[in-house]
Amino acid sequence: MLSPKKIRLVHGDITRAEVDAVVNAANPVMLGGGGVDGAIHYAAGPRLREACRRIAAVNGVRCPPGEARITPGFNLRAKWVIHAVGPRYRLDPEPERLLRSAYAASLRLALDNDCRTIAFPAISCGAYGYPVEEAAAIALDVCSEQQWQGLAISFYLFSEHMLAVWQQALRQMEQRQETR
Ligand code: AR6
Repeated sequence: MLSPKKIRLVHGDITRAEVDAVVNAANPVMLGGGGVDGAIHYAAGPRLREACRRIAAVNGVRCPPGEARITPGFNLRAKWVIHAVGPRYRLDPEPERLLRSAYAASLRLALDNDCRTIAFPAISCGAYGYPVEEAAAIALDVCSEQQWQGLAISFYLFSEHMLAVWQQALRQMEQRQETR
């Protein structure tokens, strides 16, 4: 287990993150959308959509739920955007497995592309409706695995409420580790 203290929680807009890779909460078509996806596409500029369009698609799907794809960051400070697709809660089967897998696939891509720093939004916690307390615990659990110790991981939480939920989940994880 990685020390949870290495995970940073930030209240703010992920498009302003100064990291090697910013993770986008994308949809399977990967050509933009609302929420954090819309904000990242707006901030990165139109070349991001063109780069996404060039990613191989099967029946219009560029990235199935639980997977991730990487493009340059263009006008962002971040060198890369990692587009991760989380589950639609109550619509996709096995939402926990898919959420874990979306985080793990993003971290794997970051390491494979020599990133040292990565910023995540709360994947699936907006339009996709994942219960936020559960999502926070899952996100922090995946990110604290030993295999990602080469990465400095931040979460950008957009509201005071989301920040408080993540802080609470981090405290609970620290307490569990102390009592082991
Ligand atoms: N920085 C950080 N977090 C943000 C930002 C921002 N600039 N903007 C919103 N959030 P969502 P999802 C938060 O809906 O649930 C899109 O249309 C937001 O408050 O962006 O995975 C895609 O195209 C929430 O806590 O992502 C997909 O169709 C969190 O980011 C679908 O929505 C995630 O909310 C994906 O849904």
